[in-house]
Amino acid sequence: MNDSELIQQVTSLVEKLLKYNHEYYVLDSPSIPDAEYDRLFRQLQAIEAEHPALIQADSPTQRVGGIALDSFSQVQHEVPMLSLDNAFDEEEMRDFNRRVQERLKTTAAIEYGCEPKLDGIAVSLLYRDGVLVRGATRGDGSTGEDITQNVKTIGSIPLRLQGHDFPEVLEVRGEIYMPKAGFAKLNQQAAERGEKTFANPRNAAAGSLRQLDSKITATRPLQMCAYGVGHIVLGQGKALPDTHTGILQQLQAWGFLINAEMAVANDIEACIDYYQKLGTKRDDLAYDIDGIVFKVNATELQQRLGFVSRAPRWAIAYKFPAQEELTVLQEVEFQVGRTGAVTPVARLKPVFVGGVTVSNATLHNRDEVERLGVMVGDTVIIRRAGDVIPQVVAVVPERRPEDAKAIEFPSQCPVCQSPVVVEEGEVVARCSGGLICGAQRKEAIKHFVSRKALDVDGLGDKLVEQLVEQGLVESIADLFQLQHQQVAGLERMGDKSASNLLAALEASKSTSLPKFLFALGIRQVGEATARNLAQHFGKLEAIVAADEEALVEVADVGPIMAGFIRSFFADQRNLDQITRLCEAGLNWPDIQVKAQHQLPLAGQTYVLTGTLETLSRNDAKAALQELGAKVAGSVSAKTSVLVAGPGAGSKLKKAQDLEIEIMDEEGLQALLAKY
Ligand code: 5U1
Repeated sequence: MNDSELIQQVTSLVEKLLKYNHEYYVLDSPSIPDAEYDRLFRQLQAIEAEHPALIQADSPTQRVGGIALDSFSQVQHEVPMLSLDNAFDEEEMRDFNRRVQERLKTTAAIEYGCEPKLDGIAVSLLYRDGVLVRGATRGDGSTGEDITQNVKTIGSIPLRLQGHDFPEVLEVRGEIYMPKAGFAKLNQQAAERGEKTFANPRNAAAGSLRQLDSKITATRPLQMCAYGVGHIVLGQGKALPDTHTGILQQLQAWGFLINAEMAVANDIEACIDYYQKLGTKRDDLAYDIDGIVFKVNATELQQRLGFVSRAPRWAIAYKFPAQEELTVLQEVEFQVGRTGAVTPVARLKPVFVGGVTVSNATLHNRDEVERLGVMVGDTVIIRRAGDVIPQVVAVVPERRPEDAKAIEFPSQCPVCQSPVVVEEGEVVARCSGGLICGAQRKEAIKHFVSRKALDVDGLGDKLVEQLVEQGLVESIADLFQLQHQQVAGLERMGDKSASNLLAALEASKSTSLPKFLFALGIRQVGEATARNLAQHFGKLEAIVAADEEALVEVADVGPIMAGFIRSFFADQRNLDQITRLCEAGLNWPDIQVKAQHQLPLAGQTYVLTGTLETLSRNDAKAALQELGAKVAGSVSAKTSVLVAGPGAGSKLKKAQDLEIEIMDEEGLQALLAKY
């Protein structure tokens, strides 16, 4: 090949790879298989290795990270990177709108662009003639750090702009963030290697961008979402759209990822509405957000409004309640669970976080306590996102008091004084007392009667505790021997409540095999596994008799769980309980065993998104699985049906793009009713 042919080949490969990269990272819809991408990539790498002079600055091979730096050099922002004023309630939002109208001397409704405020790191990307030449952090707004090598490793950042009509110089601003799923995986890998984990996705994104060795950044699951432009030299005859949302769409056309939730609100009330709607979706989004940014949409009005000190007068961030707060760990207590797990629980100085007051948080186990390096008396960061249980995510070492105390793990069960043991290969410490231990008994009974198990109406945790403490119930089978007089005599009970409870116990006797299996509380056997076991074996007797080899045939059951199931049914005390329960009248129909491929939805993959009103996500998932469907978390070409409730977002859009069947909740109910 002569030189000009070689150059042509490199140019063509670079162009193809940039296009495929954009399809993969930004549009989320690759047009070629990964293997084909890899093949072209290696072809380009091979040519570049032999002819380094042909390496283009925007070659996709440059994304893998370059030579490690000694330090980051400084960058002067041509146009300062501003911050945003905040609003915390509706009144502050309306005040903001009033100020905008007053400055513009108008009473007409103002149109706003709305977009989530991503919890990441603000960056500036500079393109000259469409090629990325510099990436920088915000720094103090005037001076940032040059992180060009690092930003080049991020797949959703175009190394070269798409199309031709872009400005001569274009500075794009946006947020680099780590999606929740990538963060969870990164932390899990770090924990498995015994390395320090990150407290939250934002810290992980910041830590990843601060790497002097861009090869490390290249391994981190980072994304970039564009939210505006800074310095710009348009060039002859070129113009930008005249609205903020129009500019974002133009940036999208040039190859940037913009937020899929972006919308236009006709007035301030529509902004408040948008904030509330997105608030309900906040926990379902694939990334952390800490508020919504509203920007006066017309750029001409933005110019008339101008800036105050460090923030524009035409934009505001309406913040959501914080999901992280500081508080003090006052004490650690040890709770004994159903399976005897002895869990350290942090008693905290009450703190308002994620919309509720939190005074307890689990510390999980000894490894977690060591990983956090936490002591009694420490100031800690508590995180609570949506329904998620509050977590201690980090310690603030500077605030450690002199009298901070190490957390001592008990060698004896705090409830029954049996020895606490740690089984080989496990991190969890367990009370060895089994059913001798009152705590384990209580928890086993609570689990047995809980909603997803036997669902005994009116038998809550407090009542179970009373029944065990009064010695009326020692095991699950004892529940069905309770007498009216015994129950009526308990605190806050009476004749009526006692009758109701006995009637609920009677009603719970007619159950299903999956629910009964789940209710037994076999280690690691959750609802889905219980269902799979029932489906596979059809009868309880068959499960009791199954050896480990037969058990691992069941979907979801691995050798460890098979061992737990075996040892549960090998224990005569458990078999006695089952016999007593059956003698008391517990009953369920056997299940017609069907081979997986005979189930009506076999081979189909469903995805659930949005809010379902008549049944929970878990129940919908379980019902679909029972019919043989696989239920996946994300939409892909392999998805058969997307079940979309109100508030569905990017998954719905993707399913529409891929022309996947979309079903609403009514359709799902009709489908379930059919079988
Ligand atoms: N989504 C979004 N985040 N964010 C942050 N837009 C946005 N705009 C910003 C900032 C600091 O600033 C401009 C309004 C100047």
